[in-house]
Amino acid sequence: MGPAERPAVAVVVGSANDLKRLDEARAVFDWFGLVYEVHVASAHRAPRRVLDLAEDAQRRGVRVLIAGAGKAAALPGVLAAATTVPVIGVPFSSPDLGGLDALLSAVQMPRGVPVATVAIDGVANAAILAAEICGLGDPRVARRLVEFKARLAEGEDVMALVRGEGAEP
Ligand code: RP5
Repeated sequence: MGPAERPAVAVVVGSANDLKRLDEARAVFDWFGLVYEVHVASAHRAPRRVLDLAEDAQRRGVRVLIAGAGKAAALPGVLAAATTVPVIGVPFSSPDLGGLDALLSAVQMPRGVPVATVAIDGVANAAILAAEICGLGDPRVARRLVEFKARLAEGEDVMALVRGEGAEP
């Protein structure tokens, strides 16, 4: 794998049952041309694997981590504890408390260990924020972001746009 194909974004979810929640994020990554990878690792069931993933991502030059988890969502915080790569947290909804449990777990980080938490099930915004972080060092992504903003201002729907259903400018 050459540098061009090296993943800029690593997505980690807490359960294989969470993988189906990533469709919108995948569409966003594809539209921005972001190379990404997806891992399943639970902070509670496999904490050592989560720590290894965090350290490995840093070593391989991953620019941003996205961590999605439901219930008592420790995953974003544990990843953030083990790396200086920025972590975006996505609290996933679940039937019991509707995702408020995961939202509070992800967002209420202690001072010194930030997690940039998006809305409950906000995988599209997590991916767009990841593009914005990557765009700081990648002119090709930065140009795509300018186009993206312009098309939103013209009234295009975000998901229709990234799925190629929107009108071409
Ligand atoms: C979290 O607990 C996962 O992120 C998932 O959203 C939730 C339930 O996990 P499963 O019991 O479906 O594996 O760790």
